[in-house]
Amino acid sequence: MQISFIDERLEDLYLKVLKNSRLSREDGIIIYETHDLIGLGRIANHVRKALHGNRAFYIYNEHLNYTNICKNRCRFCAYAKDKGQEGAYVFSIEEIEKRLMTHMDEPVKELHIVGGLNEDLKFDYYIDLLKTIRRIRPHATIKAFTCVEIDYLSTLAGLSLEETIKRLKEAGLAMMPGGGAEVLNKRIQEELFPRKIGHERWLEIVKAVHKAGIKTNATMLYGHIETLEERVDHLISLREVQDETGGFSAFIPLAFHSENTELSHLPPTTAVDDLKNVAAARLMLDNFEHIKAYWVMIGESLAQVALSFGADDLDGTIMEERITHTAGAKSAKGLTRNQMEDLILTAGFDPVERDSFYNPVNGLA
Ligand code: V47
Ligand code: SF4
Repeated sequence: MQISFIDERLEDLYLKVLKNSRLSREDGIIIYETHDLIGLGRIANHVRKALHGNRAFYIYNEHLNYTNICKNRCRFCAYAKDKGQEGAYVFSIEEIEKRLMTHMDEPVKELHIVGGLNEDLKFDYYIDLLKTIRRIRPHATIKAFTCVEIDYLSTLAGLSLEETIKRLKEAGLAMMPGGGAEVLNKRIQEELFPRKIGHERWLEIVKAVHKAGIKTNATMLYGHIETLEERVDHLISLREVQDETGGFSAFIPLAFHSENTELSHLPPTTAVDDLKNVAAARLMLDNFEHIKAYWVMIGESLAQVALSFGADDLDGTIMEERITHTAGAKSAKGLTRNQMEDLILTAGFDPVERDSFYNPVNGLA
C-alpha cells in the first residue's frame, strides 16, 4: 500500500515495517517526535491489520482491589493510603466472598486482582484469597498481583521466588497483570517510586514468572517526568524479555492521571500523546501479539480511535475501577457488554469477546 507522508522520516520507517525489519531506538524516537500523526497511525494500523484483521477484542472482567493500604507510597499514586488514614480499607476474605456473590448472574471470565503492600496481611491471606475466588468463580481466570506484589510476597512468606510463584499458582493464580513496571529506569524510580522494586528486580521477577508458565501483561506509565528516550528504552527492554521468554500477552500504555497525587501540578496527557503511545507500542513491540487501549485511562472515545492506531483490544467491562478514578479519571467506572460492543462496532471493527488467553467466547470470530 502506497502512503504519502508529511514527515519524510516515516517513509524509511514504513519500508522497514513492510520488510518486517525490527525498528531501532532511533526509529522509536522518531515515532514519538513526529507531528505526522495520521502517517504514524497508518503504519501502526498496517501492522495491526496484518495481525488481527478487523477484529477488536474485549473481555467480560471484574476488578477487585483487596486493599489500598500500601507501604510504598509512590509519588504518582492517588490510590494508596496509610493504615488508619481516612479512606484506608482492607477486604476480609468473607467480604470478598460476599462482594463476588452479589452478581453471580454476570458472566465474568476474568478477575483482575491487585492491591497495596499491606503489612497486616499474612501470606495465608493471599492463598485464601485465590482459593476463595477459584471456588466461587471456577470458570473465570484469576489474573492477579504485579511483580511488585510477588517480590513482597516472597519476602513475607520467606520463600524463594520460584516457590512463592508455585504456591500461588497451586492456589489458583493463572495469569498476571502488567502493572508495577512504571518506567524501567533508575532515575525515574529514584524520583517517583524509591521504595518500590526497580528495573532489574522487576525484570528478574517477570522472567521467573514466565519461566513458571504464567503469562503476564506489560505496561508503561507515561505522561509524568519521563523523556521520550526513556519511553523507547522501556519498550526495548520489554521486547528483549519477550525475545527470551515469549511470556508477555499484551502491552498496555497507561496514561498518567495526576489528581490527588504529589504530581498534581502536571497536566493530563494529550490525545496526540495517547495515540502516539499506542502506535509506538504496536511498532516497537514487534514480538507482542496484543496492544490494549485501556479505555479507563484514555476515555471511551479515544480508545475507539486507538483501534485505528495499533490497538486491537479495549480491555474489559471492569465493573468498578478504583485506581485511576482516585486520580481523577473521568471515564465510566465500568461498562456493559453492549457498551463495549458498541464502542468497537461504531469504530468500524468486529467485536470479539475473549477469555484471558484471547480465545474467542460465544462462538464469535
Ligand atoms: O501499576 C498508578 C498505574 C497500574 C496511577 O494487565 C496509575 O491487563 C495512571 O496495571 N495514573 C495499575 N496510572 C493498572 C494496570 C492495568 C490496568 C488495566 C489492565 C492491565 C492488564 C493492567 O496503574 C499501576 C500503575 O502503573 N497507576 N497510579 C495514576 N495516578
Ligand atoms: Fe503502592 Fe502500587 Fe500505589 Fe505504589 S502504585 S503506592 S506500590 S499501590
